[in-house]
Amino acid sequence: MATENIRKYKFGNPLNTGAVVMEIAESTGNPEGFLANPKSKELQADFSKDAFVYGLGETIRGINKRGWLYRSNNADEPHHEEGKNSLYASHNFFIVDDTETCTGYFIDHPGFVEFDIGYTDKDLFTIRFNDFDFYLYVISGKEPKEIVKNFRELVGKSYIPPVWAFGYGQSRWGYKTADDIRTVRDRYKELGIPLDMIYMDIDYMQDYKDFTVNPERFPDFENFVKEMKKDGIRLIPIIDAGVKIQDGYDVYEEGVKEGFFCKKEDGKELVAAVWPGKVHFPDFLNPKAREWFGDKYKVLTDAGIEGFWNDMNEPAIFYTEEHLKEVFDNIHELENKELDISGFFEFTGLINSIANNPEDYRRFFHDFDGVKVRHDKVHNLYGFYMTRAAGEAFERIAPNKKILMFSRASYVGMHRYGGVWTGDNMSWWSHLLLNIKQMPSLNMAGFIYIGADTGGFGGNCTEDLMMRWLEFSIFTPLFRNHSALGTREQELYQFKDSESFKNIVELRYALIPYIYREFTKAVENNTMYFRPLYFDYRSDKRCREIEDQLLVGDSLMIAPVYEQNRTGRYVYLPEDMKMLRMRSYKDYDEEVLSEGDHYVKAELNETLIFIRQGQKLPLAKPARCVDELDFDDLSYIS
Ligand code: MIG
Repeated sequence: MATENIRKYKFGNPLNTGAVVMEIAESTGNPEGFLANPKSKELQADFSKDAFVYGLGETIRGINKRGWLYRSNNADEPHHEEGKNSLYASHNFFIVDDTETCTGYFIDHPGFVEFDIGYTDKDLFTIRFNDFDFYLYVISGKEPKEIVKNFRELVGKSYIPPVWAFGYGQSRWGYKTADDIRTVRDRYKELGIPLDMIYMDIDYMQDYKDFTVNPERFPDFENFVKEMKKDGIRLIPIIDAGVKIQDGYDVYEEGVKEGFFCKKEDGKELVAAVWPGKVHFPDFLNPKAREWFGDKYKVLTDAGIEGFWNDMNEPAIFYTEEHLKEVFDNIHELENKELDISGFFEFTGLINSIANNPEDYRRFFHDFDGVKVRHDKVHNLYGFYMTRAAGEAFERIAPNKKILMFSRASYVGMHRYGGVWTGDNMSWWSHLLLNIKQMPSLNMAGFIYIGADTGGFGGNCTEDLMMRWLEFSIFTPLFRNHSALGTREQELYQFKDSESFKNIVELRYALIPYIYREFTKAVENNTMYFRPLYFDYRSDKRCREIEDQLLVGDSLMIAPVYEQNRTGRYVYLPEDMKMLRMRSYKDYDEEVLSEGDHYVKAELNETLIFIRQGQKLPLAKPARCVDELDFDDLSYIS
């Protein structure tokens, strides 16, 4: 155990978030590195000009977080642009790497935290709180990898999904009927492209009610699940956080009767609106409510379902009754006035204030292990506890089986119960690069089963973007093509060069024994599956600034092409490596490249893989699904 490498400091009256699994005695005095100022509710550190900052899990921008303002404030944020400050997750773990020394910090606080990393003043690192109640863990280690390992021991072992969850998944918001899903299956089959999962988005439900299946659109659901499984395909339904208010709906009625929904100050349940219309939010922070909601997943596991994705669990709020009324009242007032320019902006401001309004997160409360806590104080735990509800239930429902689970919102600690996908990205080349940069930071925080919507969720994906994106996503443990309603269809059979798509997905299947082995190692040893080069090549300063190449497991480096109309890219090699330019798992060029800079060619259908010194790459023979892969019949490239 690495407890001697972790010091724990207590500020104010922190809540127990459930992130940490290790008992550590509290230290007193001022923590190393940061100066605490309870009055201004800040921690502050001088920031040497050479310091790099790694971490913060799922965020925007680069691997080195220096020079921006990041906020832990889980948000339903479909605009992952560089001007933003928060996405869906709060992962308050980071490493300050000063070349000479490096130190890790974990701020265990379930509310709003702001990380001003040389943003206001380039020489200062300031951390601001609304409530100065938190535990600060200071984690030492001789290099980032060791700090990550110590941190991960502190927060417990990461989630491992079933092996088939390493296959390829097709998803789209818009598959409405069993026949829509059969079409996806058939078209993949026709082309011989492997497929393990088809995702079911909100339209499978009856009126968007959790744990229901629309019987007209999915008649005889159980047999449908079986039919798909015969073709090697698992159906993965979505579960949303909000429970529809509707008489006769058991989840709603039981939740009200048992008092399991979040309530306002006056003791009445909060009424918010999301996809189902008006909803109540289950109080996942209450252990009894968590158990009750978790057991509901059984409705679907009984029908043969073996995996889920939890959505809208920041929680996303389209509106609350209270705030909507305020908006209408204010609009009515404006209606009778002449709308001058400031009136116009007031008007549009009112409209834009409706969804995910911060005020709404102060309107309701949790029963958090017996303590009444206002939601905003524990906001960043909601998605974690929803997924925890499921994870704990799976141990009761199917103790000997692994169930696939990943979530949109998260906090450190949720990594023990599920993975994450990175939410509503766009079909943009810049978001392919963002995807690459997000992966190692998520691994640091304990999230190993991760991936982004391949091809992009919003916007229109082009054939070349899909191909380049796949060439990266074949390395992400969660490998899913997902897109939004109304966008250009982007299943691989929608594009022309299906042969190349098939080859790339087959390459993924050939790589699964390697990916699975390295994934499991990362979980068991508390290491990172995806690493920035500098985490391994500490004496090579060139590696510090490389953010578009990653180490994948112990044997490989990847250098994806992430720009349009490119037939190659520059790659930096910290040591001699064997380069593979792969058109398929069996058709490739190999060449040993020496340490240093290279311009490497890669046509649109070519994936670049670099084998590190002394390592070899095992490849399986692709199969139509993971269950049919032979993990023992491997060939090796070394
Ligand atoms: O408000 O269920 O991030 O993956 O397709 C949108 C519909 C709700 C957001 C998820 C996305 C999903 C979509 N959901």
